[in-house]
Amino acid sequence: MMKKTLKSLLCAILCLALLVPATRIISSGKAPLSVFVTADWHNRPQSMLVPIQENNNLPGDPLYHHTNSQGQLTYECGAIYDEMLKIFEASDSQFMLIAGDLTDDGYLQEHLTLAARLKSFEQRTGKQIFVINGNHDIRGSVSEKSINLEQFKNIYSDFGYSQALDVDGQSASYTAELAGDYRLIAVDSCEEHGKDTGALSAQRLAWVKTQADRARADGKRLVCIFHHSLLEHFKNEIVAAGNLLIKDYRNVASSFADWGIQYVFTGHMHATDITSAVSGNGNKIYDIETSCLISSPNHYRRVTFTGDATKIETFGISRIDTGLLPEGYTPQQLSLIQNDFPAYSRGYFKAGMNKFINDYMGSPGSIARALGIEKGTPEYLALAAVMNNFGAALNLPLYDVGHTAAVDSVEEIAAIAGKTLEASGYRHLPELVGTVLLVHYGGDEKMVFDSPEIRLFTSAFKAALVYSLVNIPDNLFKTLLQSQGLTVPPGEPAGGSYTAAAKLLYAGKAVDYFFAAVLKPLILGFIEDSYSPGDLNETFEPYGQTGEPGSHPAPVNDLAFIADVLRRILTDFFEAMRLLVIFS
Ligand SMILES: [Ca+2]
Ligand SMILES: [Ca+2]
Repeated sequence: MMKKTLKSLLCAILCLALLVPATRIISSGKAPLSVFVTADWHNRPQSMLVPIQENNNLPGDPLYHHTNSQGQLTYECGAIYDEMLKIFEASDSQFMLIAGDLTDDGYLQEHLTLAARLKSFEQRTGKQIFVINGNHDIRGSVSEKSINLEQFKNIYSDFGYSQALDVDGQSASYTAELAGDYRLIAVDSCEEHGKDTGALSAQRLAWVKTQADRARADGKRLVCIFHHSLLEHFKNEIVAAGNLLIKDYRNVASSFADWGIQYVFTGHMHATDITSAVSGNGNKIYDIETSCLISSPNHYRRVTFTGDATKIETFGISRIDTGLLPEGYTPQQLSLIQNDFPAYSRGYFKAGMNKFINDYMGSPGSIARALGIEKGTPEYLALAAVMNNFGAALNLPLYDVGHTAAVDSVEEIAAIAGKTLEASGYRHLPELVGTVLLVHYGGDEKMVFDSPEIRLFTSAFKAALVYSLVNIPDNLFKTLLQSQGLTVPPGEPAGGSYTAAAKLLYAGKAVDYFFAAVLKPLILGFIEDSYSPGDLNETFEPYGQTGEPGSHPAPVNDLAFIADVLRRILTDFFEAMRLLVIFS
């Protein structure tokens, strides 16, 4: 009995001694908090994949035949998770946040295998992982293999829901304590489960505000995870890829900032970027976007909040254990993965872009919607013909490799349009597109417009566009102009003003104009880090202290900005269409 009491007493003293440093830190108002942040795990278990050697998504590619249109390393994902968790385990961080798209399709099997992996990690290490859903995770309404909201909350009970202070009944959102002064607010950014778009209903916004009020009353600072973009990550994103952003993003971001949510960690785009904005009331908010964990640049962040600063550090997965990979890799593939995993990941991503552009050919849906053209109409057929020609041209090799008489390279198409393609090591346009995308995805991008990649992209793109306009049938061309309310010259389309030579001339002019007015600003916004601050390793002000005295960035609730960009782009587009008619 005595022995047992002594033992208990010793244990208690030991426990107290261990607790002292932690207690001291927590009780000081400036307790540091270190968290790992990752996004877009897109889990798919190997049992759902065909054996790698049988996967021929990109025929003829010895290294990357098993790629997919997102460039996600699906066959390697388990080994990547293992490496990520090993790094997290070895760190002094207690928490990891995952900003949505835990799985690739929301399938029950994908969720169960990921949750089991995370659970065994937590049990072994005593560390805590918190998750939120992305657009890929809760899709029970569109696929019977996928799960619904209640299942999501049950499956991830150990990763937020069982620890939650409050769970929103209408969405997957919740709040949970981190440590010291910091509290997590995980916000479900999906407009509707089963759809890809992001939006917060009035009810969900009210829930966020209630949580923010409660945090303020409790003296807590909210750290937010959120899947969709809350702010633009490149100039004109709202026009070029507006569906990546939460609807009414300026007002939502402004409200979050005014409610005291200063740091929001997002994913969704698979790129690494940081953007900040200031609300009309002068409150600053950061949208810290992190790349997809399983596609290049395979980034993860370590974030340290102290009372004096918020420090962001960014790293890439640099190696994986090939012993964890499934059977069926060639020695060449294994050797590259072993010797230079980031290079393998980059190559796989570019191959994925090749597949994506091939798949995208002949699907004019989104452009038709933007122009108000209904599916199945003659106008739609005309647009489809342009896009089909365009896709076919983009898919040709850049240079005339076989030296045949046939026009079977972008180089030869360019020659017909009176343009030359400068020499390069690139074989085809998707490879070039992949390179440019990775510049943006990697963050702190500094590519200049007058670089070999952009010069080559510009001439190849222009040539392909001229080619696709010249080669659609005259009657379809006329229908397309009429559908946009443009004046069509009198007379029969065959011959006369619609000769191939005439078309070549005005298509060339129109494409030059279109490129300069519309595409150049979009490309520039994408290859330069268009919004400060920098994207990778930055130190920001702590909670509650906004901006440098004297600096006054534009308020985030300026809706006129969006209207202006839209107006400018539409005007330019129709001006280009008018030029087509004038030159006829
Ligand atoms: Ca930036
Ligand atoms: Ca950037």
